[in-house]
Amino acid sequence: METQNQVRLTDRPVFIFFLVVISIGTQIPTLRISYANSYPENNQFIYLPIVMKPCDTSIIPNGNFEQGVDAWWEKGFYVLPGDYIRSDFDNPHSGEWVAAIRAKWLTEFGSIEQNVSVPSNNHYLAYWYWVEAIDMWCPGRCLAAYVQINGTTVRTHYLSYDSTEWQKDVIDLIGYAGQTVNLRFYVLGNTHSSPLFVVDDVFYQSCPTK
Ligand SMILES: [Ca+2]
Repeated sequence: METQNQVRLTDRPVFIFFLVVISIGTQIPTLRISYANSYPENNQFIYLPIVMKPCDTSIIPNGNFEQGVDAWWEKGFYVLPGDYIRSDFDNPHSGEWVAAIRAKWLTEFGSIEQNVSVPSNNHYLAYWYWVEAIDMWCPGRCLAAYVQINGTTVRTHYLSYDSTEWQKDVIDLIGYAGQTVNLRFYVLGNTHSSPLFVVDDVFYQSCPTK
């Protein structure tokens, strides 16, 4: 990838700088600075390494579900503890336990939630998800999984397909940084459909990288 910016300085003498970012293979990305002035023969280049700050992470209580239902509430009509947070899903993202939230056709929704503290620095919420929701009765966007903070939807996943691999999502919660909030994964079905939305490895990170 190559990007180019032009900067004109106001100090004398006037230089025109061309900034070019060069990234080659797995080598360290390099910033190439070239400049020219009224003496073209003075063209020169400076190469500077770009230091990439690592993405820090922090956990939320039982974010990988390996302690079963600890820290989480499962909600829905006729839902008992362990109906969603289970160890019998065939393909967990980590360990043996996941939250397999199914909007049962009689109840039309299902959810898990807990109250969490959003870190001031690691305010990006990250999680992995899996969908099983091919449904002939409800094509398109009438089935969905929502990530909600204090009841406000911060992400919508429309459910009309079956996953072939786990996907990661990242949501910036900077507006809630430093606060304790209610985090909820909420799955909505209908009277004909019972989509499955599986969540695993919920945590915070310091960058938006997926
Ligand atoms: Ca797990």
